[in-house]
Amino acid sequence: MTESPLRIGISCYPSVGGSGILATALGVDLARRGHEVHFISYERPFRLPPDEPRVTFHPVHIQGYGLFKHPDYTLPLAVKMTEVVRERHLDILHAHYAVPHATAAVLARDWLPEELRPGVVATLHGTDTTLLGRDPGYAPAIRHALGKVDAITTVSEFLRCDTARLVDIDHPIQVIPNFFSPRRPHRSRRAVRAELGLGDREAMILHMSNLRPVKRIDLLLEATARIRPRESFRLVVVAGGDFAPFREQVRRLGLEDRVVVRENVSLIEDYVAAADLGLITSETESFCLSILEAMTFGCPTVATAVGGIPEVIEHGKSGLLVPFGDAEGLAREVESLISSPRLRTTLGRAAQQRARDLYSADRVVPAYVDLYHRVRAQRQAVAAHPTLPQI
Ligand code: GMT
Repeated sequence: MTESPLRIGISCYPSVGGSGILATALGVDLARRGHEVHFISYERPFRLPPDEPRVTFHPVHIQGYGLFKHPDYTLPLAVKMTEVVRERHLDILHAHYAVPHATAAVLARDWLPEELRPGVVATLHGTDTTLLGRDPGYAPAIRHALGKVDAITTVSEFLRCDTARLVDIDHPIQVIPNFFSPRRPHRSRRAVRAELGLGDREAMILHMSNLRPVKRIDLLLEATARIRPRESFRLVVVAGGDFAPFREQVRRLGLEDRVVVRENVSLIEDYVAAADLGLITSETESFCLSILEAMTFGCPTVATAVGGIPEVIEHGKSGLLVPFGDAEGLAREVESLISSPRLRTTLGRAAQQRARDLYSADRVVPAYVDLYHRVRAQRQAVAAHPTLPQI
């Protein structure tokens, strides 16, 4: 490492979800590059390896006072942030999501004496501006936090434009895309396909998501029911949520023998490496990390052309895009990939190359490190000359 190591606090949602996965991968990669990383959250992020050198997890304890009908998380989080900043002399607090993480980080910074104040970076992942930003119960809090942080990043150009429409700030919003560093699969492609009950002539269509309403599992199943011939594929759903509510639709569409579901998967790489193509039917998506996960393994995806997805996939080159809602169009594009191994290989190779060129850790993590250094330098200047304007 040429530049001095930094001490970085990261707050994220620790459960299954793209933002937590990205924040965890970022922290691990920063630590491997020599920085000291402190995760501050109510639970240990689920993809955080145990005993990672230079990584510490600081749990936030939420009190269940009888007085509060709904326990508060933002304040205990902010208090824990101040403790960690004081004890570990953090340079940066990096909040993934405006609420509550950026709000808590801004509070924590304001409670600390000037000379201890860390730089605060907020990374937006989607829902905080695309959904909550338009909710009158949250919008003022989001605008306030984003107006007070030292730097804002978004994971796509789509989200940058959306955020700029929402908040009126004078510093630029920087796009730093997601990255993915795959772990080595534990099982062979053959072993995974055998576990899933896939026949030799069946293509494995992979859908990976947390099944939230924006993922439009109804459209996924609707499109799947239109794929011909029926015996040519299995849809494998690697679910970061409960699939039970969708069983009735599976039955109604006569898809019981075509859909295989796996919940609580700890090593998604096993499934991605065994897949022939991905299928994503979201109605909004600021980036879609699972498309990138597939690309990394040379697996092309058919996806709805929404939000930031067209930045990740170039239609016809590294995957196939279909207008949102077009179940028939999705089925036709999936069929084109099932029937042509050559097209799958061509798109898959281009996808893998694109993932390497644009979305690898080596490409993306240094952009965060540069930003941290800029923010820290600016903070130090403010601490030395408190009359300087804030960043
Ligand atoms: O999409 C989800 O349900 C999870 C969500 C999250 O906050 O964890 O994902 C968001 O952040 C990911 C990582 O940056 C992006 O890849 C997803 O596109 C984004 N989801 C949406 O915009 C709906």
